[in-house]
Amino acid sequence: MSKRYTITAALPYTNGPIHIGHLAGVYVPADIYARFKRLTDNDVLFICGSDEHGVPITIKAKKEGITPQDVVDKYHAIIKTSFEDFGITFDNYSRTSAQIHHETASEFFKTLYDKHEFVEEVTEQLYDEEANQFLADRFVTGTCPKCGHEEAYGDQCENCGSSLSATELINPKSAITGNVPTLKETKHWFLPLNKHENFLREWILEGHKKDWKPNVYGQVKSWIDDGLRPRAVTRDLDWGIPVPVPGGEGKVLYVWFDAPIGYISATKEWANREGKDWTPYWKDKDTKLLHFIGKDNIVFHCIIFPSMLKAEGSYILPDNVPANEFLNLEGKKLSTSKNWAVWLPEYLEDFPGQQDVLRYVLTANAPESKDNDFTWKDFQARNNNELVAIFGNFINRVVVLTNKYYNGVVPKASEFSAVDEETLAAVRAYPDVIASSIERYRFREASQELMNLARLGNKYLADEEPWKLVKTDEARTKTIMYVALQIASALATLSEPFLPFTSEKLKRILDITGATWRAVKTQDELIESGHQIGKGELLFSKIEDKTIQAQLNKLEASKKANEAANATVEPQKDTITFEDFTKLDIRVGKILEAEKMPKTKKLLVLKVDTGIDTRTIVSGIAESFTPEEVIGKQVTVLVNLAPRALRGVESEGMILMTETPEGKLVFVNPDQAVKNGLQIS
Ligand code: B3M
Ligand code: ZN
Repeated sequence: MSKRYTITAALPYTNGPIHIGHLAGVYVPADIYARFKRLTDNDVLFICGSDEHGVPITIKAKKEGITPQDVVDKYHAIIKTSFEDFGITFDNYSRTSAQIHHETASEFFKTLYDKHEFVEEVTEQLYDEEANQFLADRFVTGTCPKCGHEEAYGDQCENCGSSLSATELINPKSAITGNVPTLKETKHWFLPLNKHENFLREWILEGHKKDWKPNVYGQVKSWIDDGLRPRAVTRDLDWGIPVPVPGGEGKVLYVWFDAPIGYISATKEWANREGKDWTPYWKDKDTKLLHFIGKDNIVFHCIIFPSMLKAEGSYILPDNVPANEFLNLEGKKLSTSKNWAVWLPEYLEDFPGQQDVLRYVLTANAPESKDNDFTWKDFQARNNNELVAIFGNFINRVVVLTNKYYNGVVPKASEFSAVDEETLAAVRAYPDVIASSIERYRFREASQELMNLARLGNKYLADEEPWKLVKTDEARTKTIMYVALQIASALATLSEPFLPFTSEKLKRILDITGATWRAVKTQDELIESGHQIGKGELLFSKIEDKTIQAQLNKLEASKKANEAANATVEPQKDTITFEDFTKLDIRVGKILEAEKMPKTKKLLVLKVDTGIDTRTIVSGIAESFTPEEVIGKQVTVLVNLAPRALRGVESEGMILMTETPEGKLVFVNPDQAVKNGLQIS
């Protein structure tokens, strides 16, 4: 039965490009679902857009010396292109700086205001005296009151996922100046979530116990059980949607108030463009509203936005919120600021045309019920062992053999054997098998079932061996190839939600338009005898070790750069007197000779002209310099250090060194040539 679906995917913040974590957690599953629902003849509206308000964007603008609008314009374009590049089939990708959104969000706020759904309150908020600004959300960091994480933000702790208020942070610090904030009074509008508690309990805790994912249900339950409190939905900021009621001057709507309304504005924008009515997609009780999000957005989509919709009164509520957990990268949390990520634009540069490989790997290994790890080795293995060796191999055999034996014309089947019948029956069962997994938001399972269909094809060919029979049994060979071509055609259709580019290519090779999901189930023949197919093309290609190593090297480089940036400066040592200092005899010297200390990695034996004499100094610099490199260098020498024997060689002094961010030792030397023996004081 055809149904109407409004499918939303979290609006990405427009302060950077998107990476594999976003794709795996939200956009790929949402796209699989939307494509599947379209292929099963539903009325689907798939909506997204850029989330262009909020503090991180203004912080980024400040840092780069540009306006917030410049920031969002730049990343909106980049993100939109990434989605198109990866085949995410939004019906509309809008943005929250659009006028229609400002109007829609503004009106929504006014409606709640007029209905007395807000509580107006003057409270003390954190204030940065130096920046002359109230601090909310990401403008403050501090210690999470729930888990003790020291870098929690004023709106959320990324460690434990708790949603916070800035004033709850322990030891708050301004993200603008680093100062300790003071408190200052200001008026804001609060959404009294406590008022909606009974409704939320009944609707989610009782109504959706069975059909919502346990991770989502669990988080919501613990929130409600913790007790709901009023939440401020306005902020003292200048970037955002102005508060449209008396007393709202100089204030804007909280980004999490306006962002989810963005789904509605994006629907309106789409309807205006298409000449359609937007209201059934948000107001008709028969519409299924689904929000695809990551786990850090659960509270906003399951508690706050539904409370807003309920308070407004004319909207439907989400039917499900299939949130995913997080994807890690090579065992570590993905991080924009630490550049620990695989960015989509970069992936496409390194793997042109291989979007489906990433879509597949991210689906097969999706963080559906727990956090999961993306590794480049797994990426390579899934590509080489599954996409190439199973899916690609099956299609390639079918297409090559059909061309070789029949000049590309689909042969006529004669009698089906029991194996043929079973195989065709099994193929017809796949649409329901895959559908059942998708319906339960089990995309990993669904992708494995798709691969099983390709496995079935491979096994069929391997068992029936048309390449042997072709010499002895022409009729049987034709039947086998006919059956194999049916499987290939089924794959062309059923792979579409997961591997849209491959599906497209395969349809082109087979020269078919592709069936509907239902046709694969019910139609005897997906590709007819006498139909001419095209020539073979490789669907996937093997990924070599060196390609994977290059990606690992990239990550290693970003790890190093981070370590260098974060390297802490040692605390100051105990104070010494001037007399203590004058005891040190530090002079300029010149290295005259150098050789490696036998059987050591680190030590060089140097002959140094100290101005006083020429002496031997053993120095641990062999990992940073070859002996040739140091000969002739002027260096700084502590000459009155008590001599000590290193590996049997007496060392009479010490060369002063420091270290680059990469860990290479460097000399501390006078910045122009001076006389050896001059004292440093
Ligand atoms: N902008 C995405 C995030 O938390 C956030 C989603 C808004 S959905 C209405 O990264
Ligand atoms: Zn925490």
